[in-house]
Amino acid sequence: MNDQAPLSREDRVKNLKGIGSERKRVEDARFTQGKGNYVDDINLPGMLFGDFVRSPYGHARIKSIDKEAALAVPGVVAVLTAEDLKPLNLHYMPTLAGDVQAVLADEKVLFQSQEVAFVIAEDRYIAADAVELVEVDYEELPALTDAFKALDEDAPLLREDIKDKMEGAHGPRKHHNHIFLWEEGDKDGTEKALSDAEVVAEELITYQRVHPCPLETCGCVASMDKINGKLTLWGTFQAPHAVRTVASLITNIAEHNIRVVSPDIGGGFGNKVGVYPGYICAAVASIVTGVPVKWVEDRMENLTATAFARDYHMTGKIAATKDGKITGLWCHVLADHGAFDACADPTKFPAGFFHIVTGSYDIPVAYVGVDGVYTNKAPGGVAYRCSFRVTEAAYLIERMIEILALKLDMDPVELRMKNFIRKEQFPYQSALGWEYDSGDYHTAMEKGMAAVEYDALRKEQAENRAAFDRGETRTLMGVGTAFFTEIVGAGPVKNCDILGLGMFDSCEIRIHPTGSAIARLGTISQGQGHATTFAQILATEIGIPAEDITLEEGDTDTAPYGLGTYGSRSTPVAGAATAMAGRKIRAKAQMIAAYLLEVHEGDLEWDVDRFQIKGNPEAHKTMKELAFASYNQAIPGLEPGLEAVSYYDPPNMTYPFGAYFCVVDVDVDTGVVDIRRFYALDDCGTRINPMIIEGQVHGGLTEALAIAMGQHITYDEGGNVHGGSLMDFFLPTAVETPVWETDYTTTPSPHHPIGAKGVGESPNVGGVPAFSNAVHDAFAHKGLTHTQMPHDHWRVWQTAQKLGLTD
Ligand code: MCN
Ligand code: CUM
Repeated sequence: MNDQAPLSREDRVKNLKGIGSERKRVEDARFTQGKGNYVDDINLPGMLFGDFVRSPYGHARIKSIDKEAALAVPGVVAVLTAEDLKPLNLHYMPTLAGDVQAVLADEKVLFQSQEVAFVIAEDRYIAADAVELVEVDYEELPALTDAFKALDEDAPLLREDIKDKMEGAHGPRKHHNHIFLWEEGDKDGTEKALSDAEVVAEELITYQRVHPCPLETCGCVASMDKINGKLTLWGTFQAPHAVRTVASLITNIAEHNIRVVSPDIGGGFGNKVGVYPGYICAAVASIVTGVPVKWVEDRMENLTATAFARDYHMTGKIAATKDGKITGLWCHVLADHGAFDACADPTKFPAGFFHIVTGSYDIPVAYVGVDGVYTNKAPGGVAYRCSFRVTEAAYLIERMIEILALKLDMDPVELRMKNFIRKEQFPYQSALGWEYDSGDYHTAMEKGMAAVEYDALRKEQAENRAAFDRGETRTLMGVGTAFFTEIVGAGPVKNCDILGLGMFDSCEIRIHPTGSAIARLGTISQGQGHATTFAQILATEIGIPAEDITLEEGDTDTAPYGLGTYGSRSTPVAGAATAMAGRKIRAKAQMIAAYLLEVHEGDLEWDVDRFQIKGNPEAHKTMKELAFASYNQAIPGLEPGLEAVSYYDPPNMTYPFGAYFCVVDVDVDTGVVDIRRFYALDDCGTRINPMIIEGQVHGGLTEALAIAMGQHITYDEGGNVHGGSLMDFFLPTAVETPVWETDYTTTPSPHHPIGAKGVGESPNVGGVPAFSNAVHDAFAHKGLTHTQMPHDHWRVWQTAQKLGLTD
């Protein structure tokens, strides 16, 4: 023992920087000083570079490919086409949705920007020059870009490779462009509720095609070591272990001979969950040449060829009594999946968790039907803080609530409060089969209403409307509310798997003799700050300061197997594994403490960073002392060392929720929407790091602003993609971004070891409907029911014009 005065208990707690502490992000010292290590920072001796020849057409037959001129360029090593991949059986790859996707176009191209040939050269400039020289002779075919025409009798046949396959991965296909029909709920019961209803509101609500556009694009470096037979893949992977398993299955290289490493990732947002042709081509190129090969896409390639988000055309029907009690919800979705079904959903859920569409409301009966269709557009669909289509579901229900409120001539907040699942109903069984773990919606909504002074806002709005009608102002005030329930933490292995890999997660901890530690997880941070927050969970669980715990993720040779980071699952699943592994460490430490203090284990109690004898806190052993003892004192019957691993299969998902309010002023003559105020109350259960949560919410709200107010990837009839560059894809800067007000309530998850729920995607789920509802609300008294997003100035101005409000 040293002779310094012992620290107070309060100081010992503070020193840990554990759960609840606003610990500064440890990652940022590197990131803000240019010391990040991203895929494109990896440069290996003799490394070659790959670049794609991509289709200029949305739909065309490839008549011939002439590589001669490209191969003649000094420094070009090879040009791969589908013909070269066929003997390896790698010209198609499996998608996460049970479909196959062409790695390099096989006889046909199905979307503009599709990968046609892969040029490998000594540097990326030579590769780019040679790409221009590959001559591809195309015969253009009619393109299908309108999902509503996909199932027409005379619709062009897109997928010739599966034209005779009328049984898809999710049941029968009813047309050559049909992927699946997926249904949940009670169709007859819901239709009866609709026909019996006093009031029915119905609307077609489209959630447009957008793209998460992370700062860093997708890429990888593949390196085949022919001496030891080991393939190493560094890449922008949100699920490195799954990539390793899939790579082993499709290449037949034994899994122990594949090492997958996700270095620093510059934003993932779901864009980096799937497997892309670039990864396969780089790996094949390295296997063939025996030297490392790098592939990194540029911005336009990222926007036009990798996982987009949404593109859901949703028809909602909501039934209610005259006094506003909801009696049923019916919805049908036409889901545009593009040319291949490459949605990154858990395997059994072709429409993700869309059937959380009953939202925060106690709706007795509901039905969902989703028809997935092929079009001549890029594949993807599940990305961008979406929680597997919860974004779409929340947008639909939160718009339907507003539309029903208009019909009932009722305040939309009052309508929500009237139908909320009540606190005492949790755990709550939803009509579409979910068990909500916990919630207190009324408290959250009331806190939000008080914070924004909701009643005063409505009063001000009434005055604004009167002034507008008197010709005293040209702006209309809109008040938008959204109350969302999220579902995150995939997920119980019994329901959730990816290609048969159950969606558990893991943490392995090693305590060093001097009382510091390393923890490795099966997840991978892309900016979420895992190195900061997971160390905080451990600090609280094992009494070692967060500062003394190194956190590592993303290297499959060292990290325990896990399913990665997406669907806000890291905290609900890997966070739980971390707490459980910590508890195993503590249990062993308790045995050691009992031995050293010569008491029975039951006579000890845990106190912050030590075990002490009950009633005699002076007699204690700190975690630091116990760590050392575990390495040097032979304790009978106990293995030396202090290590633990936990593989955690969560019993349920977690259901975070939130109340968002947005106040806008719309200039009817210009269509400019000024966001006066945005208030976001989030409840993600136990809060590990309030500052990180606030950062997550700020980021997600900014992305929600982008989607609601400007982003849209469109295609013309010829299949040409618009919005494929930052010239015309809206990315908000500080100029457009308002001040975000954040708030919280805390309703812990009853089944999570520390009560935490995920939060990463909540702000996008709740943010988009809040913005959209605010814009609609500005025009509601003029008879507007619904318009399609995004609410850019042009569209808003058109709405004003249609309503006869412009000069
Ligand atoms: N957190 C917390 N207390 C809670 C819940 C979470 O302190 N009760 C902290 C976590 O410890 C973690 C962060 O908040 O540091 C996010 O945790 P979680 O909600 O578990 O989400 P994930 O870590 O699984 O991240 C995935 C999620 C998704 S799916 C998208 S998309 C998205 C998002 O995170 N992509 C992001 N936020 C992002 N933020 C950045 N900077 N970059 C991305 O690519
Ligand atoms: Cu849906 S975007 Mo996130 O799950 O990586």
